[in-house]
Amino acid sequence: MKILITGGAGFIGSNFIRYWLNKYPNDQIINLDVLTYAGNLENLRDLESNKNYQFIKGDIGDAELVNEVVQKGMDLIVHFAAESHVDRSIMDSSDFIKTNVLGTMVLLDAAKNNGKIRFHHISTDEVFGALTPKDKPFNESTPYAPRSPYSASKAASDHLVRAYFHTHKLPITISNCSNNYGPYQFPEKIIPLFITNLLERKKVPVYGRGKNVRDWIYVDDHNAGIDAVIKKGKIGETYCLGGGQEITNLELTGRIIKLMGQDRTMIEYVADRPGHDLRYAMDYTKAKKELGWEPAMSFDRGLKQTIDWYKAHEAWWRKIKSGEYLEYYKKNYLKR
Ligand code: NAD
Ligand code: TDX
Repeated sequence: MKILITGGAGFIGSNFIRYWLNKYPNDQIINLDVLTYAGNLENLRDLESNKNYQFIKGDIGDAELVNEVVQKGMDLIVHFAAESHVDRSIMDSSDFIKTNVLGTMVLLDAAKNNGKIRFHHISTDEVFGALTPKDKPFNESTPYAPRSPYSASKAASDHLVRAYFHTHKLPITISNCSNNYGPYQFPEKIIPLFITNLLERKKVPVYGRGKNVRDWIYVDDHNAGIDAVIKKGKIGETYCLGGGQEITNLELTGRIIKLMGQDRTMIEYVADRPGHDLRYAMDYTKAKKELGWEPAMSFDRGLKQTIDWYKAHEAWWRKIKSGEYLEYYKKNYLKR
């Protein structure tokens, strides 16, 4: 099978390519990625000599290039490419609309116009809005209610993907997943940011009072879920994937601090994120029943493994933190 992966140089995409080529070594993968601040070819160094892996630098919004790539005989498109960080979308939404909405449209058109290529779209739990502590977790019937520019752009892309199924009979599936963590996650997201700050003996900035809740899934559990949807999912359907590991940001911070042998004086309470969604949680009963998928990694083991990975890959994250990332970091929450 020939597969086009978009955004494969980012966190989940790079883990997915490694997962897929390990499991299906005879498949051929083309990774189309424009290499934004979040794209990093070092995430895929070990695959560079693999004859079934090819990287193409390019923007998913470039219709001519996308058509050229798709015409290389793709059987499947797995669409990860996106602007993915909520805080950045609050500072400036334009790239979120360009890539997440318009870029998705370009890809859908290329899939439609080149023999209706099977299309799997990667989305997020954030499209469903925010839960109160008493609400039941999100599921596939939860109405869309995005509240940040990021989640609004992802919601728009989900609607477009579904519209191409209904209107053009494009064979699509969508997976909406909860918060991922694991190796190669860019250190602007809470888990890698806090781990690397603590390794640098810097404080960790908890937004507000740290009461917000996220549902954490280890990245390879997400990859296995995507695999299950691609292989066994019903065309036109959406599948919710989650880790079943709900925890407040403050509890999460306490666990990371403890695992790293430091103490709570390392916590710095900073201004809250505007419009900060209180709680996300996913009910993945449909994926479990219909696909036989469920997350396998316990949070304790996954977190420890992730901390060990960042300890062992200091050069990887130090290079990022000393580059463009730092400018963003200074402009963003250091100012708040
Ligand atoms: P990431 O920011 O680490 O990676 C995004 C990748 O997309 C980067 O390599 C970047 O260079 C590339 N990209 C961005 N704009 C592009 C463009 N115009 N053309 C080509 N490539 C482009 O993101 P991630 O955390 O790996 O997320 C991947 C996908 O999974 C996104 O669609 C995101 O919405 C979704 N998702 C993420 C999470 C999470 O917790 N990280 C959870 C659920 C869903
Ligand atoms: O420095 C921080 N301090 C802090 O308290 C950061 C970066 C975050 N937080 C809080 C905000 C959130 O409640 O931690 C929580 C997690 O924040 P992020 O890591 O920025 O993730 P989140 O906003 O929940 O979104 C993530 O999960 C869903 C991904 O970035 C999205 O791409 C995905 O769709």
